[in-house]
Amino acid sequence: HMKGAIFDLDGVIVDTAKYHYLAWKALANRLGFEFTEAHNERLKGVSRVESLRILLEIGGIEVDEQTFNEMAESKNKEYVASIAKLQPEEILPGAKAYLQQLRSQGVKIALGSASKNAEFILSKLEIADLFDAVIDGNKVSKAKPDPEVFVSASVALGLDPKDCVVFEDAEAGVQAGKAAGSKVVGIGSPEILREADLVIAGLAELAG
Ligand code: B16
Ligand code: MG
Repeated sequence: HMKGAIFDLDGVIVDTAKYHYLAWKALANRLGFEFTEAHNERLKGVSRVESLRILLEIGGIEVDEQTFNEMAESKNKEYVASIAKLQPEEILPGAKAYLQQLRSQGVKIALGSASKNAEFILSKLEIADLFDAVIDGNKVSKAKPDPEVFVSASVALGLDPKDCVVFEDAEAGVQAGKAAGSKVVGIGSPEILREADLVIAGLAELAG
């Protein structure tokens, strides 16, 4: 029986991956190499710092710590400028309806995201009030597939992870949810999200 529902943000509630991609691509181009959508797949669900490490590896570039931090900051500035224009209409199909449905059934709702911009995104989408707790990249130290983010989200809801269902689009996120002891609904392809208890194409399949 589901007492709590914990949602990943990017890829589950909203497609921010396209904005991350444009900002990472611009950085790569400034550094003189191409960064493709296929490359971008490797950054989904991964923290900002780890994303930059992967990007520099793709470009075959080594930098000192200060330059690394400046690059992460400049990417984030560009990303934040683009998500500042996010519209409530960009919520993925069925996501808002499903959140509202769960609330009306008395299910507690948390966000469990790697993003440090999660609160800003929820406010732009005008859905912050649908969440009982928000655990994001500012509140956790261990990245998915570590279960920290989902354990913390369960604790914040006052629930045992076993009574929570995690909704995730990234393989590392599915692993994190399973490691927390929760049931996991994968959003995307069953070939990639093998460890999920159930895989669906999107929350529209559950809403209504
Ligand atoms: P930020 P999620 C993740 O969000 C994104 O999938 C990932 O591409 C991004 O690097 C990460 O957030 C950190 O984002 O730079 O805003 O802190 O899927 O965990 O909701
Ligand atoms: Mg995600």
